[in-house]
Amino acid sequence: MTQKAVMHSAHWGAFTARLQGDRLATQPFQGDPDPSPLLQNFTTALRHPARVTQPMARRGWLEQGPGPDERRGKDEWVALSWDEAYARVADELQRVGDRYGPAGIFGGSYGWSSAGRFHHAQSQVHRFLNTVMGGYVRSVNSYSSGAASVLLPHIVGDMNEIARRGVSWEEIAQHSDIVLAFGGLALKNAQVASGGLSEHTERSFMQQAAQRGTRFISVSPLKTDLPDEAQGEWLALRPGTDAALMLGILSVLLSEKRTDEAFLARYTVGWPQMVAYLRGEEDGTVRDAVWAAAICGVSAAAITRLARQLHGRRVLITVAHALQRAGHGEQPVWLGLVLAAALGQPGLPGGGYTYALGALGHYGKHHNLVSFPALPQGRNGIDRLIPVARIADMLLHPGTQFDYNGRRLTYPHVRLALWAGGNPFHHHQDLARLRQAFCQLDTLIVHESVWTATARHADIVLPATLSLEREDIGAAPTDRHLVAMQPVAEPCGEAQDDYTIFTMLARRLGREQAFTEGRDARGWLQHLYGQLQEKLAAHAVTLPDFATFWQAGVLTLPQLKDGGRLINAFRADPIAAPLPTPSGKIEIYSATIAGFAYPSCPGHPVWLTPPQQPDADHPFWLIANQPATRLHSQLDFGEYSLSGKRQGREQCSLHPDDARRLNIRDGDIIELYNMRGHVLASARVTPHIMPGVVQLPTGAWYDPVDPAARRPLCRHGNPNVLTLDKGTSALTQGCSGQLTVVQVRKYQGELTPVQAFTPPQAVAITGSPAPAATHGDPS
Ligand code: PGD
Repeated sequence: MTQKAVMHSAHWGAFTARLQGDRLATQPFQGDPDPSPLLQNFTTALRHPARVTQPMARRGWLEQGPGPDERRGKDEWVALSWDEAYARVADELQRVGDRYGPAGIFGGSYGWSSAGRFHHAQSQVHRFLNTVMGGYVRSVNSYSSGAASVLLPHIVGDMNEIARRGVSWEEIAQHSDIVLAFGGLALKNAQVASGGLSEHTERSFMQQAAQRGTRFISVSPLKTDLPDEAQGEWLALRPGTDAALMLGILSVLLSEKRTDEAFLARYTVGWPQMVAYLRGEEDGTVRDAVWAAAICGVSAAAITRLARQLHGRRVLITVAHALQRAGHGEQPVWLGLVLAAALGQPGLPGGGYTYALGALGHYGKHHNLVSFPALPQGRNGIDRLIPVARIADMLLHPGTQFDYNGRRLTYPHVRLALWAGGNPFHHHQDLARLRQAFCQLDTLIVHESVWTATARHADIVLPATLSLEREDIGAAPTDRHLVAMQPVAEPCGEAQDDYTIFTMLARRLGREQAFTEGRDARGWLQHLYGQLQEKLAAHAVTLPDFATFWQAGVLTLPQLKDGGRLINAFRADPIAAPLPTPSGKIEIYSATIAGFAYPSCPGHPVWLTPPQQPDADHPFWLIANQPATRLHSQLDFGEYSLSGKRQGREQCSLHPDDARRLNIRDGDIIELYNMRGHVLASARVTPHIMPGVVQLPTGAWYDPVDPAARRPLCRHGNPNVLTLDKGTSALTQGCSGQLTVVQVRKYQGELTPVQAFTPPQAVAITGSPAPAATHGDPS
């Protein structure tokens, strides 16, 4: 492998990379004005002890065969040759396929994997299961936007249109008077974008806007949700109460006749129902500023002042992903839209409503003229699905019915799950329950580069390469740079890329040609690039040939500018360019949603008491948000991620008043706990958080002292031990991991070292266990 610097790309930026011994030196892409420090997490990644270097199998699975097993997560490991691993995985796929068909296989395999579009692990899993196994039980939506992506099409339009093309940062810098950001605009979130992000521009746009006079107002329990560059204001409110605050603002606008009635009449349906609700005509409760203040903790005077200031200005309302990642998370997403409509702003430059601005580097950006072609997925022979965050419910309650978006569905009885490119023991809630759920499977197969908790709970772990060890193409629909991702190093140990693994399995299962179509990885890259050339040729744009692109490393693609946005066309002529909603207008009242008759999501947005509330036993809100020092759980062992830990533990922020009362000092190890488990963290005492709230980011690798405990103790700081595994509502069934309630105390127990990055050792077993039958599964 050459030691020269090569071009590469990650979800957090493009860069050149050069191997220096076992360490990786990276240089941000020269066109990136504000590179992400997450690049530093690569330095030690290639040869880190946490890498999976050879195929491994769980001893109990090898000895007793597939079947539900309580030992998952605490069993011994046995090393396998690739040959044996392929034989065992292929045999098990064959068994499950023959016996249960595709409905016995879960291929949802949620996760961000890596930036390259060909080796995108989820796409590889889907293509393999479709072309080789005839299909699989799939998952829909995401952990990011499970509630919003289902709600928004009912009330305004497709989420991607609203989030990615609702407004551009240029427009904000030029036109917005006020950006009212529910959930803030933290740069830690905008530093990543799935597929790649070669130019980080949010910081400078915020700076430009602030210099021109845009007033940024961040509504959040955390001050840090707005960067200094925005020179904005922090409006602190109690977690999970944004819907009440929005209703309070609407009520002031209404009572002071500051609503844009002409806009509401022409462009919306349902305003009269909203007015009746605000005035208490439905149930006798008037939702005015005093009512809202009692719920959200912002004074009635401040609510009134804010409402008055919004009136007559160019106002952009944005609602962060975080708000809908909580029980009844649909309501603030919907009310943000209603507020923008009541102010008459949708469709004006720099005004109106945009969903989740700043939550990802994709949002507020321009779109490429054409998108990079996706790896074809083949055809799924069955139509069985779950909303992605309902995985534990499915595994624990097969055959049970559940509601989702107007449909009554039944959880399938899945026997085998194949996971590549995701870390459910990072992304899912209530990890003890998740473990119980995974223990129901006959077999869990995980492709991983590193020994995450998900790999540790598998039956077979197949070592996957890092993107740095293979060729790929980095592309995102909102990134004008196409990156030739060139390999920097040889694969670590026996690691192979997912495509090779699936090719070998497909060969054993007699379906190699269907899976590969006769192409190797380079052949696919050339094929996909050729398709891009064809798409652009239709617009009279000529791309260089593949060899020239590969040699150059980066290519600049043409982009669409601001034109053609759904909401602008709608404002210009709502008859000629209706919205893709049943009424063609913004739906403040949705007859469709009302028709579903879900108490958890009525026909217009409302305030609903959160399913969890602080009480005497659990007096603190816990905010479990995205980390600043890594993407999700990726490369948690990297240098930048480690620099954010103390005594090897994640930091948990709390207010000085709370710290004083609990006798906690900055740097103390504290314990957060509730009925689901216990988590240790290093206390960070800061006034930049509301009293009564603690904040622990996600992404510290789950490190339970006893993985089988009913209420496990994670000594590293994974907040998903504590979060509740319950759908946001019957309408959307999204993940509600953002908020939960906990008690906090100084930790008094034995402090054992974090083991998360120490891989399991293989044990030697004598003889060759070769079970044919399953155990514990009489069917
Ligand atoms: P990652 O850490 O990105 O988390 O959940 P997600 O599962 O996406 O996991 C990706 C895994 O893929 C890593 O373990 C990495 O090693 C592996 N990987 C990378 N490249 C490859 C590859 O090429 N092949 C294979 N086989 N593996 C690869 C993220 C999810 O978490 C998301 S998107 C959100 S928005 C949610 N956020 C929250 C939250 O805010 N609060 C809580 N409490 N919980 C959340 N969970 C969700």
